[in-house]
Amino acid sequence: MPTNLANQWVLVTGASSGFGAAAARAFAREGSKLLLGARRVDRLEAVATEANKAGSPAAHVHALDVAQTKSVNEFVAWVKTKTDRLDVLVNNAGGAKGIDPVAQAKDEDWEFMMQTNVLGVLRMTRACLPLMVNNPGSTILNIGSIAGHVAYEGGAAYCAAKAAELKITQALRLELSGTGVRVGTIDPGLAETEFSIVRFKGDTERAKKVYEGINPLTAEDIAEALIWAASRPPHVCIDEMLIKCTDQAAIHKVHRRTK
Ligand code: NDP
Ligand code: 8X3
Repeated sequence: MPTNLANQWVLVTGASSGFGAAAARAFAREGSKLLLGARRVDRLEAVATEANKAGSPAAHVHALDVAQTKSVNEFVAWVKTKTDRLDVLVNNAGGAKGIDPVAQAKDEDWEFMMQTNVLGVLRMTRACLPLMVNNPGSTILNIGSIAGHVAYEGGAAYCAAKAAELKITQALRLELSGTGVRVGTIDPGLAETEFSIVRFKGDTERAKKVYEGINPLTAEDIAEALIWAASRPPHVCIDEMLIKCTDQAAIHKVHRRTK
């Protein structure tokens, strides 16, 4: 029997935009109760309003900076005021900053990528585990990337961060063996969200070019994958899912149409 997500408690990090916001809306349509975190609380509130309209019986929001242990611990303390059980944890917050080769890259960009994609996942997971280990069938879904599987020029730190996310996922699955907690990673390729705007530090024209002439993945495509993975029967664990748009045959082979 598939897991019924109605009334399940689902925590999504980075729910203010892109995959996280789409995941919030998708779990809301399943009737899940939501705990949404990100730094931009005004954006989270707008997502929660949409989630309520879409059918979530409860959509709560709270400021969260996964790059700060204090913020993560405060967030999870707030979560514990809402529920003593977590059914789904989506570690989605993260992204890339810059696309400079190592020789030119900046410390602050590396620090953003390691703090969010790597340490953020570790911090959130550590803080949430007490709400999950006595709840067999609960699910941790991390958002990785094709970049965690294949390296590309200018992507050293981002690829390393997402490769680390993959190894964290695999190690955690071993550590949680016997608890019934499922641990998986959803690893997308090119998807049009605010990802490239963040990577290019607000240069929307440059960001748009990343998706020029292709039919990229959407945030909703990834939200659907999250719903599918979380709703498998409790004895089924989706370990790793690599999802690319059809136009991206491989990281360096992207079919672009010219008009
Ligand atoms: P977006 O930029 O649209 O969303 C990123 C989200 O992460 C935002 O909600 C942002 O919220 C949040 N975030 C960033 N830093 C922090 C932080 N320190 N604390 C809390 N939240 C934070 O991009 P996507 O939706 O595309 O990205 C989501 C995930 O998917 C990322 O991990 C990204 O690496 C990954 N990914 C993206 C792909 C793509 O092509 N789009 C492909 C493969 C993976 P706020 O700024 O409000 O804090
Ligand atoms: C985002 C996809 O190819 O820009 O993780 O690294 S890519």
